[in-house]
Amino acid sequence: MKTLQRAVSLLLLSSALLAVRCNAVTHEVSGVDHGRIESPGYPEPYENNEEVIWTITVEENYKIELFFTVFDLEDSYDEDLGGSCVYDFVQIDTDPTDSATVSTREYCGNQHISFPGLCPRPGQKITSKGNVMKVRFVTDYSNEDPLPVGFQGFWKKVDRDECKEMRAAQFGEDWDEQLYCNHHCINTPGSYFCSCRPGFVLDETNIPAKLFAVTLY
Ligand SMILES: [Ca+2]
Ligand SMILES: [Ca+2]
Repeated sequence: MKTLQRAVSLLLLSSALLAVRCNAVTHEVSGVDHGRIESPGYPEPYENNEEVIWTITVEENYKIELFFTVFDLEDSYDEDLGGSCVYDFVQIDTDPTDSATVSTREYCGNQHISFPGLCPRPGQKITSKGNVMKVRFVTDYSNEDPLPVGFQGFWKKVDRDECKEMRAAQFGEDWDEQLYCNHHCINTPGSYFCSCRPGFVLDETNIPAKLFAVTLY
């Protein structure tokens, strides 16, 4: 069991993790509409002491949608070490440009172990808040047989539905009527526009562009 190894390996683990931090492999992905991310060596089992980071950036006003076709990591639940995803994990930051808000979540394990809820559900889509998503894969110092094979995921650029966001903000603290469509909001790929009910026109004196208020004729 991993528990037995842990007692003699904590010091090694600490030093190994430090080493991993220093040797992280980073991928900056931009200028494309879709892509694939995989654990190193996939479909062969992944190695110990790895850290790989993908930072995916798409055009402004779009989001990133990611889903996994394969997700098979070591069973990483250990109550003594703090609970879930403490050995090997995929950490996804859906809003890395906002450091003030917690937007990361760790995924680990697989569908066949005792804590399947820690890994992505089949078909589950993970969507960024803005146009950047960060995916970080970290492994610890060991694995047990049968060796987990890792993960394969696909991502694509998807339109940001500003109208839906406005409707949500309308009921929250973020609502500012000067910044949103007063009447009708029409979502378009990569943008959106406001339109008026009969008898009203767009008031272009309000900036920023496209966020016009609406006034009577
Ligand atoms: Ca491991
Ligand atoms: Ca849009």
